[in-house]
Amino acid sequence: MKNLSPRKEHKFSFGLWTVGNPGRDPFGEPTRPMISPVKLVKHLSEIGAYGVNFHDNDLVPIDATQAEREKIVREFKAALDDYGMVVPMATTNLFTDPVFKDGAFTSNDPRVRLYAVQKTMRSMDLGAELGAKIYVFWGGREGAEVDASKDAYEAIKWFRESLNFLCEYSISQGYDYRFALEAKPNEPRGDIYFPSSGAYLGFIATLDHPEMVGVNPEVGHEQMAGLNFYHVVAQALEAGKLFHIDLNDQKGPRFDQDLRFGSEGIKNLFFLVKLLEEKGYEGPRHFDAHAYRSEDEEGVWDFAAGCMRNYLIFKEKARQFNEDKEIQALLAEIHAIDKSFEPLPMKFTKERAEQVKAYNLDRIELAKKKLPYEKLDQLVVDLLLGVR
Ligand SMILES: [Mn+2]
Repeated sequence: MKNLSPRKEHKFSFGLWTVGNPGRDPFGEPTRPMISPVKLVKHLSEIGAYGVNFHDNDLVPIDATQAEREKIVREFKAALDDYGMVVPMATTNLFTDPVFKDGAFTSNDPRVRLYAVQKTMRSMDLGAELGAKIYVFWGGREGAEVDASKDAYEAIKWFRESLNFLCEYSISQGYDYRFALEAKPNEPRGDIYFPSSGAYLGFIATLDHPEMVGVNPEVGHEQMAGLNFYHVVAQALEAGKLFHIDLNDQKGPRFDQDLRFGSEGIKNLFFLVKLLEEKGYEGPRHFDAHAYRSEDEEGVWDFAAGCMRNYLIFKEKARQFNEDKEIQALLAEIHAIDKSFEPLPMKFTKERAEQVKAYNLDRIELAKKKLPYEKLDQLVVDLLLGVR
């Protein structure tokens, strides 16, 4: 197979928290040392990534002094320049610190909500300073275990107030951010508000600046809710709302696994990549995943290379799918419409309504159409398994 070497124009990006993940999980301590952001930038560039993303505190510790912040940012900027890397996206950590134990924008405590907005403004400043144009919101603590404790109806309003305020802040500062909202059904909260990208698409329409706000769907997060990720992304893309994407993998509806992209859900992710490549998605191909806890640093780079390699394999397979004579002939047969059919454009007029109502459609004849999907799907399986 050709074209499997990642290059800058593929727009692959990783978060500092992904390749920098030291292998900690809720039951175990880190299994490998932390790698400095500067070293991560260098390695990412060497393996063909174009971008690196961060939460504010991935780069600048929450208790850093102004002088420490300046030194860190200076060194990080120099590394970006030295290795030809960009920061396409930035985000805020509104989940690690104990202050967010009952939510950030949806905390019951108005002082915590204010702190969350303040922390986000400062983090937006940091992202803008490093060139980010996409700003992700993942509300990891925006939810509840005890519904008696928090009014979900009010919590939605608080979340909206904060986002409206931050949109205005971005405009007033001339940051030109596009906000991307990232859904997850649960974990770390028992239940998280806005559990799917579809929920966010509905919410966005209620904001003061809906044009500034889209979604950042993550493979594993939607699969935790049992959803078809290809369908989720198709809807977001068709709505002009796919502002960013978090690529990873997941073994079905269970805890968030953040596995190497393409390591599990091969057929679904093939159709995802085909969609992204063919329907005009121009944003970063961002991997929000991490290496198995059993890996050392070398394994982290195997993991990162594997994410990009699998994306490029799917891209190449999409090309083969489009050029496969048998698949295309079968699709032509499936999509063929009887020549006697005169299509009616679905633009409503009173007259058109009468025509639709009166159209002679024989449901028994329609139901007889042959749909050889078994054969089609097996051809896809053969293609993906490399026996075609
Ligand atoms: Mn995840």
